[in-house]
This record gives sequence, C-alpha cells and structure tokens, in this order.
Amino acid sequence: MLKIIDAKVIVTCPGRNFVTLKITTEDGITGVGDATLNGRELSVVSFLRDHMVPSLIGRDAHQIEDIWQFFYRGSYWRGGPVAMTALAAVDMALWDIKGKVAGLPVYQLLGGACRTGVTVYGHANGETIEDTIAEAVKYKAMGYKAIRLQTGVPGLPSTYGVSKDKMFYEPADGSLPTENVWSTPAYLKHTPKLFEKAREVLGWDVHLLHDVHHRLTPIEAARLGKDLEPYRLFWMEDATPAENQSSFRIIRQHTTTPLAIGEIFNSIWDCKQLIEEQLIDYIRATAVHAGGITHLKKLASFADLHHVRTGCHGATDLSPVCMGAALHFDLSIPNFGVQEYMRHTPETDAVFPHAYTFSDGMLHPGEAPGLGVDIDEALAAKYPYKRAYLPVARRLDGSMHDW
Ligand code: GCO
Ligand code: MG
Repeated sequence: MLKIIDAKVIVTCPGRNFVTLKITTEDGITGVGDATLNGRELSVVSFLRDHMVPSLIGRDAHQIEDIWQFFYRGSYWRGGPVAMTALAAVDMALWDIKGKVAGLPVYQLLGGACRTGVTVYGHANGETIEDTIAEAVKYKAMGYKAIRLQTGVPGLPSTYGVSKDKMFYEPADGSLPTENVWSTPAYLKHTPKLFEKAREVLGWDVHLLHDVHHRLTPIEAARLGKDLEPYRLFWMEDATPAENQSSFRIIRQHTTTPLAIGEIFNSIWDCKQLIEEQLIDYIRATAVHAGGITHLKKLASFADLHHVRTGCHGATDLSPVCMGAALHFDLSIPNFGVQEYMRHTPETDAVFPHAYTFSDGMLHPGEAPGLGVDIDEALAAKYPYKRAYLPVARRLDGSMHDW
C-alpha cells in the first residue's frame, strides 16, 4: 500500500494556461499529470478539486487500474471532455509515481521500447503558399521527417492554423473568441495548389500532412481527398465532424488519401465504429483528453486489430507533462504512426523541466524514472491564469460553421 496523502491542482500561464495535478504519497513520492483542456481550464480545476480529490485521498497509488475503474465505471455521469481530462491527470500522475518507485521510465513499465525513437511532425504555416513552403524548408533543415502544411485562403482575412509567431503557434488567441471567416469553395480550390507546389520544392522524401479542422461535409472531404491523391499525403486530418461516425464511410468510398481523426475524442466510444469498420488510418486521441495512459493503451490495442495506427495530438495546449506521457506510450506500442510536436516556448519549458529530447526528426522520452517531467512550482506561481479562448468560424453569410 502506497497511500495518497495529497493531490494539488496547479494553474499556471507561462504564455498559455496549463493545469497540472500533483499527487503526493505517504512516502513523499510525487507524480504529475496534465489536466489542461484548452479554453475550459477552470472547469477541470473545479472537477478535480471539488469532486475527485476528496475521494482520491487515502487510496493506494499503486492501484492504477482500480482507481481508473472507480472514477469511470463507478461514476453515474460518465465521460465527456472535463471528466476524462481530470481522470487522465490522475492516471498520468499515478504512472509517474509507479515509475519512480520502480526506478524505471514509464515506457519500460508499458512493455519496453518497440522503436529507437518517436517520429514527430512539425507545423509549417504561412499566409501564402510561398510563405508556408519557406517554413517547411526550415523544418526539413531542422531534421523533421514529417511536416504539416497549412496556408491562408485568398479572399479570407484570417484562417485558423495560420499563426503570426511561426515556431510557437498559439491556438487560443483572444480573451473572448475571435471570429474567423470561412469559405469552403475558396478553401477547396486553394489547398491542392499548396501540395502541388510543396512536392515541387520539398520533394518526395518527406511526409506531408494537412489538417482540415472539421470544416468540410463528408462529400466535400471526399473531393479534397481525391484532389490531394497525386501528392501522396501522410494523412488528411479531421476532414469532417465525427459525432456521426458513419459519415466517414462516404469519404472512405471515394479516396485513398489516408484519414486521421480524434484529437477531441475522450474515449474508445468516440471512435469504436471508425476503427472497427476501418474507416480511418490514424487515431489522434491523446493521453490528456482520453483518460490517460491506461485508457489510451486499450484504445491502441483495439486499433491495432484493425490496422489503425496512432498519431497523438501534440499541440502547444497539451503541457510538457502530456508530451512526456505520450512519448512513453508511443515508444512502447506496436502500432505507433507519428506524434505531433508543436514546440513549447522557453517560458513553458522552464516551468516544466523535462527529460525528453529531440534529434534527427525524433523525440525520445529519456531514461528518468517515471514520466521524466516535473513542474517548478515557484516559477509556475509567477504566471497567473489568463482567460483565453479558441476562435470560432463563420461563413461569408454570417452563419456559424463547424469547429
Ligand atoms: C492540431 C490542432 C490544434 C487544435 C488545438 C485546440 O492538430 O494540432 O487541430 O491546432 O486546434 O490544439 O486546442
Ligand atoms: Mg488537428
């Protein structure tokens, strides 16, 4: 028995908001878990402090599976982004503690390394096709083997995914939601030109990816997938919203462009049909929003049976603690595909000292016991919470468009 005696929720904003759960055991061993839900941070803080922490205190930190089952199966109000993010934080912190007790990095507890490192993709974006490709050239020079390309759409004043600060792109850009303008015809016309030019300049020995951010209907996504086929994308991401999972049948019937989705999924139930019917190629669910390492491991095993590989979300709104957890997971599973890697700012890296390192297009979680990521609480306290929202999109006629 390794009794949990404290669980503290820490909020910090070193450039953007992060929520971290720090669990302490009676032996003084601590573990950290990411609890950041972009634009909804304080809801998770309350969920943890007001509802979960009181029944976490006194439990055995070693019983990771039982604690997971207690909070998921034992709960009348199951699932949803807030509860699953809170549960993920508990789960990650417990894996961190178990690794520290064992004196092993978490990937060893998950079955050991299946590969030498974790191939990551970086983000190249710009207002014009030329700007985007110039950014991609820089990523190639840094050693990246996979690059996501996003570009502004002519005629639209701003486009989500195209940032001012290139290396440290921040999606939550306003203290109230910014309103972007969207036009599907303009986007569908422009995007294939980006990839045509990209292949010309970057060649064929680099993986190219693209994120649609749920902006298309299934038949529009089918059209885009077809138009992108000559450029052999690694994946087309979030082509259409997926509450109705059978929508992906329509896209799948029409195109061989590989499909990825799942960064907003919270459990296996959000993608059971997508996986079972082999409607996607990559599942993007990640530790912090899908119940932690414990649940993600099950999801990946299920995906493996259906030839679906992983591509964990790794934007800047997932803290370095989540990145650490993702890397241990990525290294240890057979059906890993790729890991997203948007770099954190130096301020964020200083608040979260970590053992993971980047070299030759790959990240490695390092050999520190546990997750290998910590939080400098004194430094964190210097950056108080600042309200920030993700933008929304309206069509040219003013009506709301899908996120
Ligand atoms: C991605 C994303 C991000 C998200 C952001 C929301 O693929 O990295 O789509 O840009 O929108 O993480 O919180
Ligand atoms: Mg995305």
